[in-house]
Amino acid sequence: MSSFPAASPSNIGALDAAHHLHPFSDTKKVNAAGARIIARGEGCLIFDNHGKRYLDAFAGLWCVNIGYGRHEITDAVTRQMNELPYYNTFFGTTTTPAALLAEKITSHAGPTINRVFFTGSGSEANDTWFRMARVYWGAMGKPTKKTVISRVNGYHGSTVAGASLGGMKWMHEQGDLPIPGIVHIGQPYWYAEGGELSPEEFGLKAARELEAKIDELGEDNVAAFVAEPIQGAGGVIIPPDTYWPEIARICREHNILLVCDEVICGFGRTGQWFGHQHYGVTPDLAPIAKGLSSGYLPIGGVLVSDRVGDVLVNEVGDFNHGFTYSGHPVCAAAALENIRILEDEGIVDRVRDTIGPYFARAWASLQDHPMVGEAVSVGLMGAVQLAADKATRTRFADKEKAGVTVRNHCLENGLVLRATGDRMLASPPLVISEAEVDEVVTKLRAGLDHAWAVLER
Ligand code: PXG
Repeated sequence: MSSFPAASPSNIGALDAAHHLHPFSDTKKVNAAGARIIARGEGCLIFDNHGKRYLDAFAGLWCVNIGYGRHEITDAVTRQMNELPYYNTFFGTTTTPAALLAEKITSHAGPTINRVFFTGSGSEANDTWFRMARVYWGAMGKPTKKTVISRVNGYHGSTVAGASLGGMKWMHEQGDLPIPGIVHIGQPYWYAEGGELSPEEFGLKAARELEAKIDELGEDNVAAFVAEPIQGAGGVIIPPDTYWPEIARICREHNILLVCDEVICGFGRTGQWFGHQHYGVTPDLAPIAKGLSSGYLPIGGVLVSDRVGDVLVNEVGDFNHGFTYSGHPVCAAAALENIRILEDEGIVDRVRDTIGPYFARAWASLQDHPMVGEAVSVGLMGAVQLAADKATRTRFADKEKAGVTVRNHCLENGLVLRATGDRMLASPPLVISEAEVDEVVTKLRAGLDHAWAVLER
C-alpha cells in the first residue's frame, strides 16, 4: 500500500503540473502532455502508475547499473540510517562508510589513483576538480596555469562550472556562460565531421586540435583538458581508436592535467571499471557519480591521482572546498553495497566478456536498416545514427524530429531509450538479459520502420 495519502493518478499529475519545475524541460509542454508517472521498477523494467511496462534501456539516466529493486541496498541503507543517518566529514571527522568507500573505489582505479574527494553529484564533482586543478598548479609555483580546455558537445553538469565546461551552446545561452578561463575544441565525431578522412585519421586530427589550442594559449596558461572517455549526453560519440592515446601524449608532453569525466563511463558501463581503462589512458583527475551508487542515492566524487593528491595533502594544506553531503554515510553505504554487488556478481566482467559482445552484435544488426547510418557500441553504451541517405551520410533536415519520431514509437511500444538529435542512444542496466537485448533491438527496429515510413526525406 502506498504511504502517500490520497495518491491517485489524477491528483499526482495535477500537483506536479501546479508545483513542480522539471529539469531540462519545457514545463508548459510537460504540463500539457501530463508527466508520465513512474511508479515502480524491477530489474530492467519500470512500470508507470497505470501498470504499463517499459523496458528501461536507459538505466534511468545512465545510472541504474545494477538494475532496479535490489533490496540488499535497501537493507544496507536502513542499517546505516538506524546507526548514523548523517555526519559530516569536515573538521577532522570521518565515518566508517565514507572511509570504506574511498578505499573500495580506489582499489578499482589503478595504481596511480589512491584518493577520492566526495560530492553529492556529478556536477559538483566537476566543480570540485576545476578548483582542485587550479589549486594544484598554484602550489606547484605555476599560478598562471588556469585555463581549462574542454570540448564542444561535451557534458559535465549543470552547475556554473559544470555547464561552462560542457560544450552545449544552448546551455551557455542561458546564464552568460561559459565563465572566463574555459575554452572548447572540437569533438571526435567522425560520422558528422570526418568528411573524407578515415576514422583513424580523423581521430588524430581531432586530438591535435588540443595541441593547437595549447600552442595558441601557451602551455603556461593551461591547467587541464577534460573529456568524457565516450561522450554520453552529446550522443554516445565513440572516438576513433587513435584519439585517446594521442590526447594522452599531448597532455603529457605539454604538462597539463588530463581529466576524464567518468560520470557515465564509470562503474562498468564500458566493460571496465572506468572508461579510461577501456582506452588505456590514465587521468590525473576523474569525476564520478551515477553508477557509483547505481542511482539509488545521490553521491559523486573525484578520483585524485597521487600526482595531484600528494601536492594537495603535503603542500596545499587547507583546500577550502566541500559540501554538507560530502561522504554522506547513508549514500556511501548504498554505494558500498552497489560495488559489492558489481564485484560479487562479476557484472563488470560480464559486460566485457558476454553481454557486451552480445549487445554489440545485436545492435550492429541494425546497420542494414535504410535509416541507419551507423550502429556503434562499446560495452553497454550504444548509438544509432539516423540517416536520410546512408550512402552519402546525409542526415535528416529536421534532426530533432527524426529522433523524436523513433523515440516516441519505442515509448508507445514499451521501450525507453533516448534521442539526442538524430542519434538514438541506449545505455541499459548492466544486468540486462540476452532476451531483453533482443527486445530492445526488435522494438528499435520497429521504431525505425515507422519513422522511415512517415518522415519526409
Ligand atoms: N558529467 C557527465 C559526463 C554526465 O553525464 C554529469 C557530469 C553531471 O552529473 P549530475 O549528477 O550533476 O547530473 C553528467 C550527467 C542527458 C543527461 O540528457 C545526462 C546527464 C544529466 C542530465 C541529463 O543525457 N549526465
